[in-house]
Amino acid sequence: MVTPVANTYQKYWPFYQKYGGHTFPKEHLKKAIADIEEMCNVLQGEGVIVKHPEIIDWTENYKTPDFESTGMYAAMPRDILLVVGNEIIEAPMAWRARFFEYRAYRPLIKDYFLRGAKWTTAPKPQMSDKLYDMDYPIFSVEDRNHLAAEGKFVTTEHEPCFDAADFIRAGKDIFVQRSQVTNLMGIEWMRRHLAPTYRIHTISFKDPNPMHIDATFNIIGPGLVLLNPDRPCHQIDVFKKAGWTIISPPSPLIPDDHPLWMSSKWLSMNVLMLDEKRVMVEKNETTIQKMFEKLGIATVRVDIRNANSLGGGFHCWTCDIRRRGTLQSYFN
Ligand code: DAV
Repeated sequence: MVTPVANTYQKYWPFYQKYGGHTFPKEHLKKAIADIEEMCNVLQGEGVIVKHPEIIDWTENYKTPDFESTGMYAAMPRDILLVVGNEIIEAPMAWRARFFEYRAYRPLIKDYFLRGAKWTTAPKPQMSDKLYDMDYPIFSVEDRNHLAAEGKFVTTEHEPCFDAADFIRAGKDIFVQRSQVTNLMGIEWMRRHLAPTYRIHTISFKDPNPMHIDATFNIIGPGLVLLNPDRPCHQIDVFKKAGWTIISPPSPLIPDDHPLWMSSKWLSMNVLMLDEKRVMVEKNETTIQKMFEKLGIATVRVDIRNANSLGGGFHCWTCDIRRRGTLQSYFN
């Protein structure tokens, strides 16, 4: 199980030893499901059309010529789908437990396809041992920091891989980080695929364990971005030069004893913009709510703390398929 260990917080390794290959704790799952149902109700109340992926039994073992695994979940559409204009791109993913995750979204994607969407699946990695650095240092944060600074992570450059959530869109410009699950070949595949209409910019942060950009650098409006104060951006001057406003969100308020099996507490900034003037934000995160209100952005508050435990905030738990507006350039 090289990938989960290298890519999760040490505090939770005993949890993974117990639950790895099985379902998440059932009582907690029930509460997480109730959270997300409430989130969907609130979204609908705000005028959003909400659709759900298929329910699939992920405990079933599968075997390809290159590896064997069980599945994880299809809880975070943001991780696997990137919508660029009228095109839906299925990310190839990098974890073996997420190889077949696309199956949960196929009924929806086929429906969008029949209604005119462009549908792309990025090349699927084979995920043999060659995609992973088997000697990747899992114990020392210093080693990880050092390697991250050199651009080295647990995934190798054997073949392209990426999760959609390492990309974040701003009109014609799309920003991406090399992470534990997104390699340079994956980024290059996207760059060629989306050129010349869209420009891919690789950016990086001081982060020993990057996986998904949206609790690090979350764009909340035209030229307006939340930047995680614990993870400074190495290219921030470029954004300042382009006239962007960089906002440092307040520290998360989630208590230490609340389980966060797959993320940091910074899910607090993993908000979903419903439009430029409305943000969906955690009910218990009062300080970031105040920050938004000062910016003139109305807060739509929902409590998804139990759903947070599965590794995502509002941005992760959703994928906006359709928005109003025109394609613009915000970064010159
Ligand atoms: O703590 O940066 C972000 C979201 C993972 N889906 C983190 C994790």
